[in-house]
Amino acid sequence: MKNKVLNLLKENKNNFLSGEKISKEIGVSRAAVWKYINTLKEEGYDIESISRKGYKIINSPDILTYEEIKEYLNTDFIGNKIIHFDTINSTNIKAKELAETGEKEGTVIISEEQTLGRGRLGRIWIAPKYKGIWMSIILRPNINPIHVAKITQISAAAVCLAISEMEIEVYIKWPNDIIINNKKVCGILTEMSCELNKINYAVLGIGINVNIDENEFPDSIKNTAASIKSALGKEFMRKKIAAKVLNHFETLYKQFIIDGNTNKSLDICRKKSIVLGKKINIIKNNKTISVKAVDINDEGELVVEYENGETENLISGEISLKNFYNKK
Ligand code: BTX
Repeated sequence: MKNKVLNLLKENKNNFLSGEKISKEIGVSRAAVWKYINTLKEEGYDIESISRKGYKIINSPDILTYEEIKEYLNTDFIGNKIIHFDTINSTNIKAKELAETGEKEGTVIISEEQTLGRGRLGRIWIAPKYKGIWMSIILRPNINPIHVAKITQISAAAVCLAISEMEIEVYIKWPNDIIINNKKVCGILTEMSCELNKINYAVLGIGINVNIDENEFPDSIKNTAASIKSALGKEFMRKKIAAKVLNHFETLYKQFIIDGNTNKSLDICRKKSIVLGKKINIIKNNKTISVKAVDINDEGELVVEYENGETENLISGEISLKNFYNKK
């Protein structure tokens, strides 16, 4: 109901709408309308109310609800449903629960903060309130599970395209980090439930640091993490960026599920790679080995070359670049 009131106000952006008209349109009492208006105000909506004229929306907050994101969204199915939380442990955990009980492909779980944001290998992802985009997309691709790593590459390409629109140099540190100024601005965590030849569902978790100030990062990551604000010196609308990511993601993901084509995504991953052509360290059997990153192949795997000239394709894993985070 509250959203119906909001939609009506938005449809009549430049005009006052009387309480009576709203109550008739959505079939609730005027007192209920007044209650919904107050809730919207509490959520940050700037609504002017003048007696005998009614209500007019002046400004909408930068919150990540479907009502706010949809204005910028032009997708067919990704983000058609957005389940929004003020706070949650982890959007990936919630997305997996919902996927288990049949939530459809394209549904996005998004939260203003995460209290237990997850990184890979049980690591923690810091996700402070109203400062970033913490979201998970439920996917049900009809593909062999061996190809699931491509979804991470597709989403890295999508995030890269979205952030590039802000006229900042963005790079991808294979397989799942998005980098600006040699620091991590976004992490991607793809998880799946599958059988031998079939994916039941995949959950694609994307965390983007948007408006975190440099001094807000905890000590543990302050030398390695960046936000779009810390790089560009001004705040950005998270709802717009979230929609851009979903728009780009759907375009690239559709190419993949309709005709198995990941050319465009992988081209972006190669072009924007911060590791290709460089010496990197990989960890193998608990040993750190120095190799050269030579290519990202058509499977989205990183092709590395050992000192003896032999090559190997890495499916996923941890890589590090020498002196990476020290560079300015
Ligand atoms: P990762 O394992 O590659 O990176 C995690 C590491 O990154 C941490 O150990 C820490 O050093 C560093 N780190 C933690 N928080 C941040 C941050 N905000 N910015 C930069 N560096 C950070 C990357 O894992 C995958 C992260 C996915 C996060 C999304 S958010 C929505 C979804 N829900 C969820 O719980 N996780 C995903």
